[in-house]
Amino acid sequence: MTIPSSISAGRRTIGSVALGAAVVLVSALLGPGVASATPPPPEPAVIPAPASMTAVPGEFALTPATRILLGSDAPGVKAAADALAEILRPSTGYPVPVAAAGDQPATQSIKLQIADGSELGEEGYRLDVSPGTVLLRARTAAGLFYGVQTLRQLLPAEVESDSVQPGPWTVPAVHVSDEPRFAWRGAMLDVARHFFSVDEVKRYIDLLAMYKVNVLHLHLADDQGWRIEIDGWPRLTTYGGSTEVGGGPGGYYTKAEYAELIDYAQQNHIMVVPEIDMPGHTNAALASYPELNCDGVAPPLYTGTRVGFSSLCIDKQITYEFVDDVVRELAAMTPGPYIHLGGDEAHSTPHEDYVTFVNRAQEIVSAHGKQLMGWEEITGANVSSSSVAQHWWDDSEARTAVEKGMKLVMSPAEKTYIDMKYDASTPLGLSWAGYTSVEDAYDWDPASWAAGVPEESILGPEAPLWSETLENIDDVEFMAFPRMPGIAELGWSPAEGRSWDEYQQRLGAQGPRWDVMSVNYYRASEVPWQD
Ligand code: TNX
Repeated sequence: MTIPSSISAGRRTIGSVALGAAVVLVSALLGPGVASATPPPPEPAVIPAPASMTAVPGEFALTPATRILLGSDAPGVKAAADALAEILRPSTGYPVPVAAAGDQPATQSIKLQIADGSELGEEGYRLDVSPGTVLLRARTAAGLFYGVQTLRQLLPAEVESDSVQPGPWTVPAVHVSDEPRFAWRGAMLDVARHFFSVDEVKRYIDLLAMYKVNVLHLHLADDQGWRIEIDGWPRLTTYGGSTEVGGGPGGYYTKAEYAELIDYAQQNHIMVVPEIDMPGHTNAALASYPELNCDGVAPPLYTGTRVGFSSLCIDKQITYEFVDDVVRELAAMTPGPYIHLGGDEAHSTPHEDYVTFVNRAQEIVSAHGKQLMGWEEITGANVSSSSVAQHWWDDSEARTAVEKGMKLVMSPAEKTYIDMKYDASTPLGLSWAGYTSVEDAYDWDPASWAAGVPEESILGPEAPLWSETLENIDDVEFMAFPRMPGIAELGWSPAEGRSWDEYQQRLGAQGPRWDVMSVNYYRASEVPWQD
């Protein structure tokens, strides 16, 4: 696919007026049947690729008079309109009022509507951009929000600026009909190995939301740190959260801060899935409370990067009181249905003990009204079909999940572990699963990745970002961009017709947008970046 020259803001109006005039002229001379032979305009570059997008001649131009009209007072319409206005106002400098549609004329307006119609899908939307108006329809607030993200990418990159830019602010005329392939389009952030502040996580949420990601899995506890306040066990955070890999000061979220994060994610239609990794990866908890250790002796805090050396004490009653308290408090903070209890790499827990522990953990999670989620190793226990397995390495464990009737989230390390280096020269990241180029991360399909794991068992893909080597949000951005949008596309867009050759063009078109947003992305030489 070629990138339309009309994307370059300066030439846009002239280009398309000329094209519009040519269509009128040709139709007048030859009649409508012949005029339709005029090649259609190229499709604009949107990630994730919409299920269907047809470019048509013409464009919509934002002006100081542009308004956003609310088709109804249905819940979510105003929120989506406000989200759009907040994108448009700073860069255009236009007032962009949001008002009830009532009997107002539709010209010069962007109208948002909740519409019936199962063809729109639960999260789908229709976006019709024509010279006088933009009409966005969806069945749900989420659908409208996703339509806003598409409209945003149809505008010039400078729309992302937080200061007034010259424009012009044109949107190519298109008809988009879109809905996601998978219900789960996830990203995971490890805030345990290094701690990331509320503002840093919000920034990641902002960037994820642009690509229609709808799950943020937070890895909240590991050997190196415990990051979420639990009232009954205060030392988990005051002591267990006091450091991180490398010995830095660490940190943790108070309940109020965590609630703020959940709320922010919800505004961006992102569900937070909290993970407390157990029974391994628990040194921070074991260091905080000696009674959780079989020998009653607390180990020192740990700031290295080894895995697999710690375990909760499976035979002690207090272990299950601890798990119950943690899960109860976590469940109370979690609007979504899932509590992720890790379960990976429990190399210091004998297998029989591991099974005993996961069985009991599952009972505790369901007693608090939630579903257990865990890394695929949990399939070795008596897990129920309502628990969710996260595939990362072992295809046979993924198949066991299918045999048990469980659903899976697909995070194969070789493809989705975006903490892997791009290549040997990448200054950050690990390489145990190999190097993962931008193409590698894109060039696979969740439904055909593991033999015996069919599409109907798959909730969707998720890209974990482990943070052993990542100290701040700049590091996170460097590893996630440009690979994360590719995983988001695998989660959202239809598989038919997918090709790296085509995708790399659309990816290259994101560069100017990330420049405006000061995203610290890796300018991989395999991508044809636009300036
Ligand atoms: C494996 S995969 C881990 C993490 C590490 C990561 C580093 C999995 C479930 N566990 O503990 O942080 O590799 O890439």
